[in-house]
Amino acid sequence: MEMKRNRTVCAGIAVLMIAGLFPLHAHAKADVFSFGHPGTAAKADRTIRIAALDTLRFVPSVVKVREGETVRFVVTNKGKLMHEFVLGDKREQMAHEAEMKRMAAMGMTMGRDPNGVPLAPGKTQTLIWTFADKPGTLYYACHEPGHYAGGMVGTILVEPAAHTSKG
Ligand SMILES: [Cu+2]
Repeated sequence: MEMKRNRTVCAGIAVLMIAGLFPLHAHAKADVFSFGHPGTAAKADRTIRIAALDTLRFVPSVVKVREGETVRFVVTNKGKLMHEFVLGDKREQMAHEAEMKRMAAMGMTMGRDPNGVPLAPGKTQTLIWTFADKPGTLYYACHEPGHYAGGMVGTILVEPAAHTSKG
């Protein structure tokens, strides 16, 4: 229940924070993302493996997906530090970063968001994501204190479906 309470507080803070910047309806309903939604294993088109390193890097640092594609991200923390893998556009990453800082300032830890997975040292986690039908650039990042600022962010190039072959 600890996680659940944290998550509620966490979401509340996010709403308060974002309400000042954007129209309330944009993000007030938690877990609705403009860049896609959690997917199911049955619909996963393919798997992309990513390693999180203590040098504050993800390997690979750039991946390509197609709009509308469902990808199974299998992420392994190969280091000894705590990391996380959070997927989102620039706005989502900045909001998450600010949220993590506020939570840390209050001595709390983040609950799990639908667009991310926590990565304990040595652990592998899976995040299945269905990308929106919208080409563009998204990011996967770690928001453990200092990591995002230290460059722990990778790029997802979402390509138009028409310009790539279905493999
Ligand atoms: Cu990290």
